Amino acid sequence: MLVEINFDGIVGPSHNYAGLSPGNLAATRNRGAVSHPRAAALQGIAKMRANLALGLHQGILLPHARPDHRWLAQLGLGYPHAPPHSQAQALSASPMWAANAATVSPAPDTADGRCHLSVANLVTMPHRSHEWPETLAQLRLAFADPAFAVHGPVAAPFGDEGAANHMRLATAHDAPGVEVFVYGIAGGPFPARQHPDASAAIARRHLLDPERTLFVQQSEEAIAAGAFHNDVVAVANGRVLFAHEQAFADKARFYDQLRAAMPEVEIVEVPAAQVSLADAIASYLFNAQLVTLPGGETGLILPGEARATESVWRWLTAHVAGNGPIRRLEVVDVRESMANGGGPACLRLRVVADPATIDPRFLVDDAKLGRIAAVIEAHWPEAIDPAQIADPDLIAGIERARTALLEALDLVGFLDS
Ligand code: SUG
Repeated sequence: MLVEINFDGIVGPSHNYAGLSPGNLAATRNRGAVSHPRAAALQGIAKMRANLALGLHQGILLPHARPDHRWLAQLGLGYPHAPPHSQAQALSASPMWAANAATVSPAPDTADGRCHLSVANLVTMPHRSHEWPETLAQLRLAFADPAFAVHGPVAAPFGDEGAANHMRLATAHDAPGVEVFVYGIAGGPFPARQHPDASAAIARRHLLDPERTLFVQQSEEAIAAGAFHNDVVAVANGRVLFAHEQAFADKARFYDQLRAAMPEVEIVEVPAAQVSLADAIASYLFNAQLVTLPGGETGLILPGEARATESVWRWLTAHVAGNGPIRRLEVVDVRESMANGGGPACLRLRVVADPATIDPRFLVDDAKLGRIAAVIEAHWPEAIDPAQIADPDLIAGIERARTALLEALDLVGFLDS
């Protein structure tokens, strides 16, 4: 009954490159570039379709109301007269990166047998700090069934970035797992976004077994090299932990604890001598979806940039040709999201649940994705130049586009109040 469902954030019509995330090298590099919201959203749809074709379960999270007028009002601002940096922060389509929406502890891991979700507060970055109220509204709608417990955000100032800093290992999705919370303390010139106290708070709220819960520090060099979330340097699924050699501050201790908690674990470590931290981060090798395919084998859904990076592709093809646990590689094109530092794994939130307990409006099949794609084709802007974000016509078009999507999904009146 319990299966893994990937909820992808649909790329919103305001997708643009404003360079709002220090420490996120791709977003910083592309600051000021012209974005293509329609192409970006269609790339996301194509990724979901590819996942369905692999036999995986697929859900969606919706773009948020942008600009966020409520947030601007809290700052005493209205969009037309807000300074450019506040406009950009209010307009960001960052809710597309659903891995940052919440931390999820599936029912087999929790003391009350419910699946717990904690919405992420994302307080470290101003443009992300106002995501949580609408994310929470969507989670409360999608996961209203008593099978779930949906929690509000951890109190500020303890930064929480959701599933991007959380890994779960289990012999099967429906078996009790080991949950690993990865926090940051320092990161050279860049902020560490996940506070250890936030991780600890979530583990308590989710009623996790302390014996099967690990807290691990992300290495300072990884953050300094641009791994602003753990999921840029490590990913886990089933029995497999796939990580870069330099991902963790004290990997020997972490691996020992993990093997003690779960003797079946298979640790696949990529040595820095074969793939540098810089190549791993530029290619988003680890920001891949590590999935259990219907036949039971492990697959890796990677961005095209991983295939284009020679050291990375050499390592991957050698692994698959050998006896490693990853048996299949699937490449997807999400380059518009990648240019803002969001790979295939950033775009999805994994929830292990019985699909029958989820509001069907948040689940998709191929036909429904076709209907969503038609709305995107008709309404999403073709391009946004960041110099243009004060344009009232552009803003009106962005707001109309989201309304059209809510109408198509029968969600008008549920999220737009
Ligand atoms: O928080 N980019 C996001 C990318 C999030 C990636 N998520 C995971 N690794 N799970 C971020 O840095 C850039 C937006 C801008 O600059 O306009 C941005 O927010």
